[in-house]
Amino acid sequence: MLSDDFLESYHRDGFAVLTDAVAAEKCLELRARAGEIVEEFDHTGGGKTFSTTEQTHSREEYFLTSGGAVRCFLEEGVVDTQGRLLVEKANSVNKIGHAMHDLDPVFAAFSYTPLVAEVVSQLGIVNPQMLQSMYIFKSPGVGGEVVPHIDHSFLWTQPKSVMTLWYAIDDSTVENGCMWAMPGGHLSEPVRQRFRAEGGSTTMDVYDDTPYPLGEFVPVEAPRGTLVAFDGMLPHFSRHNHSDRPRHAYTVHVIDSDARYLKDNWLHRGEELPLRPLFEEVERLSA
Ligand SMILES: O=C(O)CCC(=O)C(=O)O
Repeated sequence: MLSDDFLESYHRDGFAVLTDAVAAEKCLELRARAGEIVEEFDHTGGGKTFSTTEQTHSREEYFLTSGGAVRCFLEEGVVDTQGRLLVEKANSVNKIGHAMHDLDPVFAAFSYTPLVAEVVSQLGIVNPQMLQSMYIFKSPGVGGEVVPHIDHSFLWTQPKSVMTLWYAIDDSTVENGCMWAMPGGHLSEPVRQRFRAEGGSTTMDVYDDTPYPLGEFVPVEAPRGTLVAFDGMLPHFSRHNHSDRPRHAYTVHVIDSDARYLKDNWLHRGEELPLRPLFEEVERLSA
């Protein structure tokens, strides 16, 4: 059972933290699997870089068709003009996305758990579906920033329903680029942007260009195995990892299938991989 504190924090602050949600061995298993995926990854061919400050990557089909795939996205500046890696391959990847939870058995076992079913049901999602997963590396020295945003801007439903479940796979601290969040910002802040698909590319609609009040954000430090659940309207960001310690994290985004998922959202899957009802999937994988 989740504590009253957890539920109250979620509603009041827009996020809630559960330490020791996942055993360290499970985190290390996921970490090892992510490492194998990177080893198998062919970094050549261009168009495989991810950035939250530059949106050129999103013009690439590689990104736009990743909603139903398992793909690696490189950090900025880690490949030279000849396609050679400038850093160790294991540190070259920004993230893996976006359907490991349905395509990779190790990720599926980590993602669809009785704990997740309890969290989403207690936090009020009636018919949850896990829409996307991201394994974020934020490697020492190269791990890039994630600029302030809300997840609803990227995974838009009517009404808003997205909820994020973020797991610390390594200890996450201010020093190695932990997440920062704005307590209460899910209630007080306007929706500033919407990222969506348009004509085979993507675009960012801007409704309000007021900068976020960064002084009101707090660090969300989290030891390995911590789960942070947050509302899709919660402003959050993370900084570049300038430390010598990695900061791996795994995050999944859950929506309510009773809400309308807009056709021009950037993330879509083919008919061969329909979204799965979360409660049934948890039961199936726990059987
Ligand atoms: O892990 C991070 O640094 C950012 C994650 C994030 O923005 C998300 O999970 O929505």
